[in-house]
Amino acid sequence: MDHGTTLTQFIIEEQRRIPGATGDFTSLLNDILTACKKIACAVNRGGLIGILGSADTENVQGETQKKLDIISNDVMINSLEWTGHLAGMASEEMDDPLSIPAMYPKGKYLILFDPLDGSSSIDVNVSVGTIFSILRCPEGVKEPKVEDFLQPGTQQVCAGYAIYGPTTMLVMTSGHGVNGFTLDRSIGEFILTHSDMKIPADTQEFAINMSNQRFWDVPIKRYVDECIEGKEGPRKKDFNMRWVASMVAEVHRILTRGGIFMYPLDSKLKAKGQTGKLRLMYEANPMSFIVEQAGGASSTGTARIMDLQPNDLHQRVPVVLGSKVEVEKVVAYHQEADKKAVA
Ligand code: P6P
Repeated sequence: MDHGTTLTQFIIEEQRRIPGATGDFTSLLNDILTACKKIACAVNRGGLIGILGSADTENVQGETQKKLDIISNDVMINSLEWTGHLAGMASEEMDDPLSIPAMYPKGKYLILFDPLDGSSSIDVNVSVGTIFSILRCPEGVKEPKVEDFLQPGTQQVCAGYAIYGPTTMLVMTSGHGVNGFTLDRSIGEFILTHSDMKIPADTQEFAINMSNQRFWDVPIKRYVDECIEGKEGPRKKDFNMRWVASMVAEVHRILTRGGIFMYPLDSKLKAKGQTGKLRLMYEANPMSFIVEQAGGASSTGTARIMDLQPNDLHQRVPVVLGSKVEVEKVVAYHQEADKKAVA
């Protein structure tokens, strides 16, 4: 019985098209898949084995960690540190990068990850996910420091996410388009089910946390108001709204049927001295790589996210990503507002 193309087969066939590929990257990706399968298993068993709820600890973000945040982080570390393909790891759940223990060989890649994004919703059974970004370790660096991780998103070798929902999927890009794979639990393999995913340039669906409306800057207010005005307004079409409070779920919906996702910098975040809500290195950059490779766009509102030069491992940025025409409209509204402010 033909189960279809496995992710492993897909990666190896992609590797064959890359001159000089050694197979290290393929092997690393396979280890990441294994980690995601283990996390999927833990997430799916949740309440059955008493691992829902808070761990009563805080992460570097000052956020209360869920038990599954810690479990997922440990799974990523234990599945990857021994492989010999990594020079270092960084995680939303760890203040500093993790060095590869001396007993293991070091490799040429760096991985950054959010082990369980959207975990604030895990107790109410909403789709959550693991987001990862792979960079090359700078030549000759054996013990990578924070600055070795602080590379612009354009330097990513690969980006992907696993989404633990009604089905477990893995969606990834290594710069040659975006492909989605669904976990076939009967054989324990991710099977190619969504080839060459593309985001429609136009959309009628926006995603934003409307409870922050009173804190938004003018360009975001203008864009959302026009969506809400619908046919009677300047957009001359009605819009729908979604908000899952799980970035992986939002991005997956946009990859599947289009849309725009916005988490802008607003006066509430500014008052807390924040530069945004979402983290650049292991949320915005990997998701931006995927979205751009699927024909979409990803901006802070004033700059392409993947062009940003990071200055901190846990740096936060405003995010406007999805259908290209809509992202460009939001960017245009920022430019108009800036011109008015200068005039
Ligand atoms: P809010 C989840 O905690 C997250 O980092 C993203 O996955 C999600 O889009 C956002 O925060 C949700 O934020 O304000 O709705 O809690």
